[in-house]
Amino acid sequence: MGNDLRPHAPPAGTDQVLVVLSDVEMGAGGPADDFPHSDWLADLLLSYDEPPFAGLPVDIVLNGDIVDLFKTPFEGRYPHHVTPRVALGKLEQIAAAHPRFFSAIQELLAHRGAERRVHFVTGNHDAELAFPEIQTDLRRRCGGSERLCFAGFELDLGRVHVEHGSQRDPMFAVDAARPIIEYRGEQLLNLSWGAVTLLDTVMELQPQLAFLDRVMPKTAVFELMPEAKELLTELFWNYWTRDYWRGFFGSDDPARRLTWTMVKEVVWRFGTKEPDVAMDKTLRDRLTHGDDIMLCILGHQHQPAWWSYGDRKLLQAGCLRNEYMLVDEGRELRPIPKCYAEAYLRRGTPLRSHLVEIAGPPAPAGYLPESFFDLLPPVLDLLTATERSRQATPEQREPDADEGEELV
Ligand SMILES: [Mn+2]
Repeated sequence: MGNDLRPHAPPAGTDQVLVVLSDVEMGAGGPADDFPHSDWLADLLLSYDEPPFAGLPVDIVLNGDIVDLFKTPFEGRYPHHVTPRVALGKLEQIAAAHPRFFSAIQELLAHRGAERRVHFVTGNHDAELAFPEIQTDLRRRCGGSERLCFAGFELDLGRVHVEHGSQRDPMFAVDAARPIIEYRGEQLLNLSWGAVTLLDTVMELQPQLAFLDRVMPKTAVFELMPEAKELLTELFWNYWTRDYWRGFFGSDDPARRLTWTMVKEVVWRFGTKEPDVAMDKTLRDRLTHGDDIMLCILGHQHQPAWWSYGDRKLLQAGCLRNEYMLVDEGRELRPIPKCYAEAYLRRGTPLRSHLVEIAGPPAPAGYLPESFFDLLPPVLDLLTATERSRQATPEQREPDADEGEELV
């Protein structure tokens, strides 16, 4: 009917609605939290209990990096040995800062008009979802429903394939068959080398550098604030030439498997964040040559994208966390719209799917710096401290000839 002339409403015959959102990166509150908006997110989720969705089955897919356990400290530190106790301690802080997110899921799952399910897909900021203890704790916080599902790294619903995308990113991919390992009698998260490097280097500067991490494009950030680039270079270089080799790890430590090439790759990614690596070829080939999957939905890159082949499609959702575009020579920080995906299905086959762009709510008072250049003083302080510590400690290891090259 008239319904079909509205491209964003479910067409006649729809018997399942998928809502796929990712990269919320809810933190422990305060200025380091990338998403101080759980009331807004709760309203967004609960809007799917309203018309035109009220009478339709809805699957909400939380497609990775929803709770930012990765960037949340535990007892003031960022250990690269993440045990269930550490993971639970991190989740506790996030839950305390975002009560409405958990109560909204509980409320959504209690909807009477039609079935509701909520799926957690694992990303690289919430790899802790692999721990049964974390799943139990999350389920309890969301009201204990069995219709809260933990999909692991990917989820297939009918002919729709959903995954976060970090498993196709060499820096953040983990061994899906062994997400948890045992070390000295403890269960440890089997972290990616990208995660270990970041935890060991820049993560403890999160309170000072969190806002800088939200600013795009990185090339403009480093052009207008070369001190930030210098600081990152110093931090990674010190880590590699000094900390990494100074008994920072035990010789049998599973976190110790870095090479200089890996560390350099992490820094390079910091500087460019190429959106080109976005569209994974394996998935495009699968969509091109097979007909089993008609729609793939990814996240992770924080850059919305749409690729199609006939009636088959790959949607890359953007992020929900706060990000800002640096424009006018640094004089303006313009909020980047948030972006997620919707798909309307009939008997498992997509009838229609699209990306939804939506402006976030205003930032809380004091969250946005008055100017981009307000971010400079803490960077200068950290740079001075880092250079001083480097001079105070003789380097333990001579770099190879090609290792002195510029990092970022
Ligand atoms: Mn990610």
